Order: sequence, then C-alpha cells, then structure tokens
Amino acid sequence: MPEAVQTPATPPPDPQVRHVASGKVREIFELDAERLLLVASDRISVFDVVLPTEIPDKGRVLTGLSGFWFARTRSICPNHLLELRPDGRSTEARRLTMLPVECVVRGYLAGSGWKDYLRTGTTSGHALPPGMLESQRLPAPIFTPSTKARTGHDENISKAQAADLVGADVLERVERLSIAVYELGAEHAAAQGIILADTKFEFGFDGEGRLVLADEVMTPDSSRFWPADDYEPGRPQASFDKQYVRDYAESLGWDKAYPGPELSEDVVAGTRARYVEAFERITGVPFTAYLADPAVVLGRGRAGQGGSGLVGEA
Ligand code: Q0N
Repeated sequence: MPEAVQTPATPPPDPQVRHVASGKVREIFELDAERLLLVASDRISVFDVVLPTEIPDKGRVLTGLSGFWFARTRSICPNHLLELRPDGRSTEARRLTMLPVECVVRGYLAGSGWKDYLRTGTTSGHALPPGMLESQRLPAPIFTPSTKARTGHDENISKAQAADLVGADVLERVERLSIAVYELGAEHAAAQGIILADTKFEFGFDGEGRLVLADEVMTPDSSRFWPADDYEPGRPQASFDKQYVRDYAESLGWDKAYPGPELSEDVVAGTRARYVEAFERITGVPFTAYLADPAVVLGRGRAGQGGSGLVGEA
C-alpha cells in the first residue's frame, strides 16, 4: 500500500472558481455556467460532529464509489458526472436545477425510519407490518422523502408534502428511479457481503428538462453500510466504515457534543482500511489502481474513450 497522500480539500486558488456550497465534509465550486466541481475532503463526521482528525483517502474512496455507481446506473437514469479529476477526490459535474427533496430509500428499518415506526407503526405514510424488529429487512424497499430543516438536520416528510414541493408527477418519477437505483446497488453490495440498508439520492433537472441523478451515490456517507456477516435484527447494527470511530469515541466517554475527540493512529488506520475495503469489495478495483487512474471505476480507460465521454449522457 503506497503512503496515503494528503491533499487539501479545496482546489488550488483560482479566481475563476467560485465557491457555491459547503457541506460538513464536501465543497462545491462553480467551474462555469454549465459545470460544477465537487470536492470530497477526508473529514469524518460521527454522531453528526465533524472530528478534528482526518481519515486519509476517505474523500477519494467516496468519490470513486460514486463514480462507479454513476457508470453502472446510467441505463436506469442519466447522471451529472462529466469527469473524475486525476486527484481522485474531485468530480466535474453538470450543473442542474436541484429538487428541494432528498430521495431516501430504505430496505431495512433503521435510524429515523425505525424511530417513526416505533412511535406510529408507519414511516412517511408507509403502513408497515406489525411486530417488526430494529434493523429488520423490509418486505420491499420504501421511498421516504426528506427535506433539510432549518436546524440543518434532515426531516422526514410525507409523500403528500413532497408532492407539494416538486409536483406529484415528478415525485412519482424520482420515487421509481430511486428505488430502481437502490435495488441495483443493494443487490450488487449484498453479493460482496455488504448490506446497503438505506441511502439518500438527490436529483435535478438539466437544461433540456431531463431528470438527472446528482450529488454522491451509494457511498458510506449517504447510506448505511453494514457488514453482512454480523447482521442480526433486533439491535442496532455495526457500521461497516465508522464502527471503530464510534467505539473509540464512546470508550473515551465523549458526550457526542462538539468538539469531538482526536482519533488515535490505530483508529485512523483501521478506519481507513475499512473505507478502502468497502471500495475494493464494491468496485472490484484495487484502490492503488484507482489512485493511479481514477477513470478505472468508470469502465472506460483514459486511453480509447468511446462515445462522448459523458458517463451521464442520456
Ligand atoms: C448541488 N448540492 C448539495 C439540493 C442541494 N449537479 C448539481 N447542480 C447544481 N447544484 C448541485 C449539484 C449537485 N450535486 C447539490 N448543492 C448544490 C445540497 N443539496 C441539498 C438539498 O437540496
């Protein structure tokens, strides 16, 4: 394994590049009227707090996984990916008009879906079978839209509320697309021993009025990844990627409030290894090959690119 290269989360200063938005661990810049640059940092958040210690290459793992899924879901839905940059953490993307709903798909009952079910027997208006256990697999995947509340937290909304935001027709289309992309991802991940319990998608419209898949896709930051070999319904599941960090942070007696603890070298190394393992299991590509040429995950070499070169072309 080559030494992990630490690069800044932000591209080199360039007066042409305007900062558009910033998430807890990602930033978005404007390249021109049609294109954005999405940069994934190595920052990690746990219990909703960004920790002071970074996980080397985490941003590259997430960028590569998203690229892999974009390439493999094109037949279901066009997407915003134009290019992965050679740094492996930056994605050039088509600029879209984003929908103001987050498209969550749940295949298993966890997190806020489980909490809603305990309180009401339903989640986002889906009547679920009685007597379900925490983390249990649902009879079929369900679509549970959410919005960013003023607190910055995601808030589950009913399908009727989501339809008020985007229109009933658009909502029906993103529901169908979201479930189809999730089913492809969950089946692929399961074959590699990873349960994709749930995931969040974002869509936008391009200039021609097409619905396009955007953001990051089926990464550990936008999804729950569980190791299949210790899956057991009736309790919360270990996180494939963040469990060492959670266990370590709790062993220190951290109260889960800002600021979070510094991580030990062991925890950093173990966590980095879990991210790389998820990348390699899902993509089938050695992470060293991704570092040498990120385009390997797109199933097209840098040399001999066919078509227009747009992964997301319709
Ligand atoms: C964009 N975010 C993340 C929507 C925004 N391809 C794109 N074109 C234009 N804007 C964005 C993308 C992408 N990806 C995505 N911000 C800007 C934040 N979401 C939160 C929910 O609402």
